[in-house]
Order: sequence, then C-alpha cells, then structure tokens
Amino acid sequence: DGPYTIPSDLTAQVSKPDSRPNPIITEVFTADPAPMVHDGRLYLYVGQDEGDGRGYRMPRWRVYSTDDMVEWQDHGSPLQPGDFKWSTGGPTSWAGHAIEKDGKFYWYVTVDHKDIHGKALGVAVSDSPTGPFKDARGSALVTNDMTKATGISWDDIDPAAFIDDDGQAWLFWGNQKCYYAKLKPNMTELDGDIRVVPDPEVGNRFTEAPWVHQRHGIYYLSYATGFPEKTAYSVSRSITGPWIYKGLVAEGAQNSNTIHQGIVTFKGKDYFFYHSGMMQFDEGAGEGHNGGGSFLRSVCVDELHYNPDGSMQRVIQTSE
Ligand code: FUB
Repeated sequence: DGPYTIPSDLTAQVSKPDSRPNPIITEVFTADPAPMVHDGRLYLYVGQDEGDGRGYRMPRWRVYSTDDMVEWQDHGSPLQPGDFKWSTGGPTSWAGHAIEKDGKFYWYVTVDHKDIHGKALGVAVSDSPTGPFKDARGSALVTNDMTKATGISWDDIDPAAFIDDDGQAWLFWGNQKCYYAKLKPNMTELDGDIRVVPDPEVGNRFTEAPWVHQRHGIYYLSYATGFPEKTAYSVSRSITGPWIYKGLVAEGAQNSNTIHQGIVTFKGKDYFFYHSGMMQFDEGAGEGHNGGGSFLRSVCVDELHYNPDGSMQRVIQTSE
C-alpha cells in the first residue's frame, strides 16, 4: 500500500468495461468529437486530421455510430468543405455539431470563407443522421464581419447547437469570446442579435469549443480554457444565463494542445468525449512527422460522473 495506490472507489471509475479502449477510432486521426443520440443509437461527428506538425489540415468530416460503446460503425465522410460553394473548399473541416429537429439533421460546421476574410459557420442538412448532407443555405450562417468582439479572424468557430425545453433552438460558438444567438425555427437562420457570454461567467478564460447540455433543470456550458487547453464549465438556470463559473471538468489531453469536449447521456450513462494526441501511427502521418500530436489527434471517451448537487467530477482520462 504505497502512496500511489488507487482507492477502490476510483478504480471503479477508471475501468471502462463497457467501452473500447482509448482512442476509440484508430484507423485515421480524428478530432473535435460531437456526439448525438438518436433512436437509441449514438452518432459521433468528427473532423479528420491529416496535419503535418505545422498546422491543421482537415480535409473532411466523418460520422461514426454505435449502440453499445464498443462496436463503432464507420459511415465515411458525408460532408466536406467543398460542399459549401461559398467556402475556399480547402482542408479546413474544423469543429462541428449535429442536431435533430422535426426529422431533419442539421450539421453546423466551421470552414474558411472564400470572399470574407476569416472563419465562417455553415449548416448542412440531411434526412438521415449519416447523410448525405447538403449545404442548407447556399451561404454562410455566420461570417467574420458579423462578430467584432475579438478582432481576430478565427473567432467564428466551434458551433454547438441546443434546443431548449420550449422548442427554441440556440447556437453557441466562438474563440476568445463565447457568442450565442437564437436560431429561427428553420434552423438555418439566426434570429436576432448575436450576444456574448460575459467573461466572468466563463471564468475569464474562455478559449473555444462551447458545448451546452441540460440535466435536471441545470444548464451546463462547458468549454476549452487556457492554452494548452483544459475543459472548464459554468452552470445556469437558464440558457441565457447568468452563468456561474464552476471550474474544471477535465485536465489537458495527453500530447495535444487542444481537447475539444462533447458531453452526452447514452443508455443511462454520461460520457465525456474529447481528443488527445496519444495515438502514435506513422502511416499517413505526413512527411517528417512521427505520429500523433496537436495536429494529428484521436477521439477518446471516458465516463462522466455528477455529484448529488449537480456539479461534475473531474474526468479521469484513460488510455487503455
Ligand atoms: O480542429 C480545429 C480546432 O482545434 C477546433 O475548431 C478547436 O476546437 C480545436 O480543437
């Protein structure tokens, strides 16, 4: 019984008997996981990393699904940046998030706009969670000239959609500032002003990757904080705030500057999806690159546990 013995109650949380070891996708590098549960199945929307160690190179988004957290079905790449004709079409499949409304699936994503400098948000639609998806608007939903809070050209990234109990849909996104706006019932247009979550409500350290979920009447806004990133969260009794900063839910991911979380409840358990740079896989990693890292990331999942007061316990990131 040395100082590093793991208490038995923690051992129970570390083991993942009902889930595949991390990383859960090993055929290609994947990042920015966005889980969605539909009809008893969990769908996972990711970007594919092909970076060369100097920057992000993300040529396509991919979809996976599972009904048991062990066997994952690969649905290929039903959406690519080139499907948005107003984008550069380059390898810029940054983070996205899909959500179902009235039998249609809306996938909000980040791309580079070809005429308006900077990152922009697009939305694709499909009748199926696995596609095929097509551009739902023919134009960007959010462009860099609509948000001026940061002065940077990459603050319109990382969309996260949420439908409240009253049926109102919201979109959160951002880098350095956490933006949010109502969506019209058609899910393809903003409704009203773009607002900003005040800095103190997100711990004064909002980096990117907002994610909204609700549990037992508490709204949770989680996000990447600092850089290298950890995951922090704030809570509220309303989707419009005020949010109360609650601290970290996850430490930084192994061998990656970013972590980008997605939180979901599936078959009675709560899961924390994220990415790390843990997978070492030389094939296809790019010239001069030795394997996983900040631009060659891999999607992971671990269980999330809540305390009786609704606060979230720190996620234990597992690697086997
Ligand atoms: O994958 C590209 C960017 O890295 C995402 O948009 C951020 O959240 C970070 O994960």
